[in-house]
Amino acid sequence: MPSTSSSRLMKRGALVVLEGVDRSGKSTQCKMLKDTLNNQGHSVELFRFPERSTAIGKVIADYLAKKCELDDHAVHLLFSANRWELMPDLKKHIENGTTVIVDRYAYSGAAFTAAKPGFSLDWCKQADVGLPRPDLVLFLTLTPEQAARRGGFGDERYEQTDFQKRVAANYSKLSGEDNWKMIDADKDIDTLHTELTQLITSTIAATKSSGLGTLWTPASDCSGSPVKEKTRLGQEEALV
Ligand code: FDM
Ligand code: MG
Repeated sequence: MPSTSSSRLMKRGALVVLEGVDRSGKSTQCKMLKDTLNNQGHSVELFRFPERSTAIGKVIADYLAKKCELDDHAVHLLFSANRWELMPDLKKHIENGTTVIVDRYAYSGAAFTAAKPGFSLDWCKQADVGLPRPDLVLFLTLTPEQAARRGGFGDERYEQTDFQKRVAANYSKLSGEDNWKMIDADKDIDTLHTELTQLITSTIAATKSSGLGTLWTPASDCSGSPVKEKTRLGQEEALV
């Protein structure tokens, strides 16, 4: 059936997240992906977390730069609040048919805080339950040796080998979700870029007529379909 202008209006953008260890090339790839996909005629916006420009983001930036100390629980919740505060804007783009590519998301939130003593991955996931669920998580992998060849750590908090090893172990516990694709990032920038572009264009085509899921709620973990909840009036309502 030929597509009508109203059915074209219904098509949403995809939500794609890039995650990975430090120096895996996430930020470089995000910028290249926006340019390439724009040139192919796709509307694309980039988000990154932490988003350091907001009031919450500025506190996080000071914490990462070691300009202030915060309780580990409190800073975990600030990272999560920083995602929630950007969600109305992010969702609007997706509803309007724009694909959103995100540099780090709730997976970083869980993997980094759970690398601290006394934090379980399960507790760390709770603050982000109900966020939009990415259609695709591209996890860029590098061994510690390959990462070391790309240069040393900077001075920010968390940029230490032992801590990063615990983060990597947490990521591997999260990687079983069916929206994850593990990508070997130990290759030249352009080859990696071509691989990521193809995965994203297939995802855009596959998801444009389906609903956006919700993160870490039981039904959406397996199927990716929107979770339905009974409202107070007993009607089913999609949480999108
Ligand atoms: N980080 C990032 C967290 O600890 N929790 C989060 O929720 C997010 C999104 O912040 F060390 C950590 C990961 C990293 C640091 O990230 C800053 P960038 O990508 O290097 O700016
Ligand atoms: Mg960094």
